[in-house]
Amino acid sequence: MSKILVTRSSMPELTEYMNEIESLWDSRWLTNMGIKHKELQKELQKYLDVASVELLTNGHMALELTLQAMNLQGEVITTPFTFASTTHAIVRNGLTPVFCDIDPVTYTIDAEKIERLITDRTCAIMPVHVYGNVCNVEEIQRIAHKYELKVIYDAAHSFGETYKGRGIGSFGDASCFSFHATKVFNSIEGGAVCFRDERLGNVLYELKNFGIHGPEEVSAVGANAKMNEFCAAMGLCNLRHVEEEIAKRRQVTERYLEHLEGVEGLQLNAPQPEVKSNYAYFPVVFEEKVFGASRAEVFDKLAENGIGARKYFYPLTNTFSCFHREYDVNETPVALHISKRVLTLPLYADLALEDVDRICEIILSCRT
Ligand code: T4K
Repeated sequence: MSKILVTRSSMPELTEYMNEIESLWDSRWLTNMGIKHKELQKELQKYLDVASVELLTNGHMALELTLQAMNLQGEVITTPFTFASTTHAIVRNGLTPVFCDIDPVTYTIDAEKIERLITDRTCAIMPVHVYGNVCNVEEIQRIAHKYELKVIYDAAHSFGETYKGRGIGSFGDASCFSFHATKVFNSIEGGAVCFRDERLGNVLYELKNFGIHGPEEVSAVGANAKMNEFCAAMGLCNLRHVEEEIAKRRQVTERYLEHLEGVEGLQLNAPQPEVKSNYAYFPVVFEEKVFGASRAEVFDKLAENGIGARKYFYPLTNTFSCFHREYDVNETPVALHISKRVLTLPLYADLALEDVDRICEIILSCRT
């Protein structure tokens, strides 16, 4: 039986992609903000329902360059329950991450606990819409307004979502998306920043191109984070099918729920009111004593059967060895609890419903 991994890249028909890239053979314009780049930027601005979009090489550079563009100094309040990228973007900018605990239901930053972490060095909040679960954007905005803090959302998991009818990328000062191969929408590698402030957009545009301001002027120490034409072309193709892909993901999610909802000892992702979900991930938290099997036992059993569930997000970023025990993980006890128990199950548009049945059967058979 072939292996089932946690996800599988969405791709258009080969002919669709070939048609999309054909013109590049004539123009020989392969990167540096070409036609496909401009087209994707325009299409995404419409689809995401945001004021402005800047395209980048990946989601990480979106986070890193947004922080740089804001010229911040001091501390950034964030969550440790995320991919390495979020924390690394902060640290690589010379900023200090201050870890806030997470909400036990949505796994996003616990907005009620942010205010007590604010000091006179706090400059920004970087929350994560983890698994596509939307943060408490209203409370975060209230706090940001009160203390004059910037809000940069890590929206890597929330492509295509809306909250109260508004594109998710329209919240905060900026929202950073990832278009990595493993995401709901991919451009092979890719990312974007959504924002309202045109000045921020201008700085980002220069920072992604070495900080070049004009033919004879380099005004900032930028990077090379330009999306190339082949990635933009893949984005254009995948965008045409993304709604269909999300609908299929929904079917897969519903099939999981048929089997796992109500099973004692399993905590499933709770649907959020007023959120149009993208069904990005299917996290399950295993409470060993109630369920009758630990996360490790389920993980191993699935692996024995060729099924690659993943421990997103374990370990917490505030325990990474690169930070030399600088942070106290006991300050984020809920995040620690969840990270030790969570497994994200395979979820992608093409996952056969019979495979979901089999995965659930294996999980439930682990109970003693
Ligand atoms: N913020 C958050 C919250 C994020 O989750 C991420 C990325 C970022 C920021 C940064 O965005 P990017 O700079 O990456 O655009 C994967 C992804 O590489 C990463 O993008 C993602 N988060 C993270 C959650 O997952 P790994 O190390 O787990 O990837 P890997 O290679 O083990 O792939 C996972 C599965 O995906 C494989 O088992 C099979 C499938 N796959 C993978 C690749 C590379 C495919 O089907 N096709 C592929 O091309 O990090």
